Amino acid sequence: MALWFDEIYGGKIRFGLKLKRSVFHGKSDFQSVDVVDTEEFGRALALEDAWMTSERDEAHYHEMIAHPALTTARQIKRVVVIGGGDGGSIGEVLGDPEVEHVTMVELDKLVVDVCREHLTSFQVPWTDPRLTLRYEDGIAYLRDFSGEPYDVILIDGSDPVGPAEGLYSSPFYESAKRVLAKDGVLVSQTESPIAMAPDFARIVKTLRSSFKHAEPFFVPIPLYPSGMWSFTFASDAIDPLAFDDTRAAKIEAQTRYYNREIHRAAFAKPNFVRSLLG
Ligand code: SPD
Repeated sequence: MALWFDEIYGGKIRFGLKLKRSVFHGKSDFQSVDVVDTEEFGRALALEDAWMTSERDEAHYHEMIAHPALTTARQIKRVVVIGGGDGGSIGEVLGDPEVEHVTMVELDKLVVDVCREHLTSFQVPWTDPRLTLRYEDGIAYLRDFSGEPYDVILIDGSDPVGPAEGLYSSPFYESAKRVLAKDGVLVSQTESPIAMAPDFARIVKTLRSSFKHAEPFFVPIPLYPSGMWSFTFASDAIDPLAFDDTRAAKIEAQTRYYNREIHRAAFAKPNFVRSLLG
């Protein structure tokens, strides 16, 4: 009998992949963790039965959470990634030699351990001396942070339910704003404007109440419900379209998805999104 793994979203949408085999199944204090080999999307990670990333389309997600911020922030020496336990986001960030220090704050150590062992094709430089890994709650980390401001904050959380819910709230964004350099940039994953339209609109509006600019941008991620995904760029000083051409040109020479044309186009809003955001 064929083996399938389905994400069922809201009881109304299902996205399933035919499997070759299950590679890992376990449970942490926070969630179930699965790594599977699929027929069409290569090796993939699911948390609590929701797809997180796959070899086939991880570049769409990780390049686009990282490079719009890394090409626009005034300086990019200090970066913090909240969540992102599979390592794809830090992989993109550490690929940039201008970055001097990256902190990744992931709640669930099991996710990191499993991805280090089984998602090796992501080629994450886990032992890069510029990287500090912390296994703790990202909300408390930013709330209590009192060090040098971060130039870039990336919020690579899972969907806004359970322990990740607070990553999409006003108190969290206020903490992030406090630790972000004045001319720094925050980018968060902000759900699908189709499959999770109310969540998407609420999160963008919440970011807009904390930051001067908070602009969503869109990326096709076939693994996620509806396939149309959003990130939101937030900053008090930086225009999301004003990327540094030299930095962006360097990056686009080595990416699978990101380039300067995509950077500009991703910020275009379909009319239904304009309506959702009022
Ligand atoms: N519904 C999926 C939301 C996924 C957000 N994070 C994915 C982790 C990839 N690094």
